[in-house]
Amino acid sequence: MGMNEAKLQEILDQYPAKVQKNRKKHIFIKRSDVESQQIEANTRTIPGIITNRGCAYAGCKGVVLGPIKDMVHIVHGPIGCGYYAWNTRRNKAKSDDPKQNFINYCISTDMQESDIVFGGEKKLAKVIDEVMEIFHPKAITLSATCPVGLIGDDMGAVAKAAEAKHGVQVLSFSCEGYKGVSQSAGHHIANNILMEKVIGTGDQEEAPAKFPINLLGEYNIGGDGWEVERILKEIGYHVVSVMTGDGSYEAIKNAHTAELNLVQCHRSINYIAEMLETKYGTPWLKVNFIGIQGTIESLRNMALYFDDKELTLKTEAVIASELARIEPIFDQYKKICEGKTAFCFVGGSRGHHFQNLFSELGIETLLAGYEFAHRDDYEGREVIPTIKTDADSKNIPHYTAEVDEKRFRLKVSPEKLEELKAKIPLGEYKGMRFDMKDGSIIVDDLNHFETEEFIKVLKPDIFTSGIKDKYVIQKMGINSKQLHSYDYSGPYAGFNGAVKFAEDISMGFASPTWNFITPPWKNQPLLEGTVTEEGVA
Ligand code: CFM
Repeated sequence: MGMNEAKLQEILDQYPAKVQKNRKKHIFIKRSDVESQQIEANTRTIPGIITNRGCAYAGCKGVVLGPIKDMVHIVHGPIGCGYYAWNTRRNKAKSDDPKQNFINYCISTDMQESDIVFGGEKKLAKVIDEVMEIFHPKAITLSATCPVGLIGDDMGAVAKAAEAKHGVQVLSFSCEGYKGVSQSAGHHIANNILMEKVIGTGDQEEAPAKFPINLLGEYNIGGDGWEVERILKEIGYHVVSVMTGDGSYEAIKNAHTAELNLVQCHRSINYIAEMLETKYGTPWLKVNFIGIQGTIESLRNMALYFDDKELTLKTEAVIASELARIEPIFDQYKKICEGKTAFCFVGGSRGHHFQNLFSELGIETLLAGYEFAHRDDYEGREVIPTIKTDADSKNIPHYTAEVDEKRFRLKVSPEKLEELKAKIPLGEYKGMRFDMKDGSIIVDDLNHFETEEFIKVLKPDIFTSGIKDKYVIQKMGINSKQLHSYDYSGPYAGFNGAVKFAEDISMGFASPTWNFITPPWKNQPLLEGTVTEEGVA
């Protein structure tokens, strides 16, 4: 049973009128016969609705800053905020110098009632002193949680004093949870300060090797970044920095030396990509290393950009040898997956990226969406000029990158750039809608009520999302897979990742567990009502 406008309306009809009016704007059924299908995104969730979103602090400290391994990240706030951003995201890191890898620590000022009443600045300064004494990091970040903004602690002043005292960079982030409608605001706050104060402060004028690139928006969840780096290095690329999975402060400082920036997660880091182009003249290329074909296409596009005979030959050689190795295994799993259907609802980019892998396994994505993406992630970057800045977005301090007179260098001529833009997605992202089939549903900020309703109508074989709805879905008898933390597995990127993903979801499909669970619709009527003299109630 597919979805159509009438059935969608039936679901929406269960909402009170005002809520219905709001939610209707966040959902559409893909139609390619109409040129544009606008969606409302990056707006407040209606209070009372159970959403899967996080907060600005989660986006800043948890997502962008947290994976940088050689900085100590201090959370200024009550202990819960620190605890819940403590490695649950599974952004892995390893270091040649174990004394400069702080990824396993959770450092918080543990604010108590007295700190809320009398202020927490002194406590924060003391924690910085302790961190310096114990860890000797090269740099520190301070992330604000909600109460810090409410009581007005001046973290910037504490950071400045600590910098003078200890002689290392101490970056202060006003990423209080309420600073935006979701974690997306926190990405922006983190991007701005990294660009303003870290990127480009390194000594290197040029990269030490040929084909230098930055990998942006890759957070090494379950080791994804390591698999992508393995492939890139085998081809002959020099990875200057990864932002920020298994990332390093030292490497990020020299990110200006790259000749090309790759953008994996557009939502969380397109700000830095754009600013690197403005400031240093480095173009960015949208890539997707999820899925075999996505990986191959990304590698070929990179080769086109560098336009070097040897690099192109090596690219093809690596693709051929990887395919020969993995295809026979992948095809075995495909036999288990073929013909199945999926819902794919993740944060701000995976809801789109993983559809590649599903389709390679013969699985059709019936519904997809993002928790907190913006309209451009659904509809393509060309809508950016038409997006209105609302009060919530104005909360984010503005930062405009300017040309670095000393280090700006055009990496390719303007003519060549135009020529390349016609062939590869340079500075371009077409969004999720572009790749989805007609009749499929696109939902922004899907909530728990809608989750259950869409499952009842479409009965997908697998639902990929996160911890907040995983067990609800599983209890409905649907194979459920976390695509944030990968359920303790991974990597899922690159060639090896595609095989690992295929293996994991095949195990899910083949598990006899589902025979022991009876989904509610098998023994309960979907509609309940009584017939009275006046009619149906
Ligand atoms: Fe980018 Fe991410 Fe995502 Fe994201 Fe996230 Fe994540 Fe995500 Mo969870 S940066 S937008 S804020 S790809 S933590 S690694 S999985 S919601 S789809």
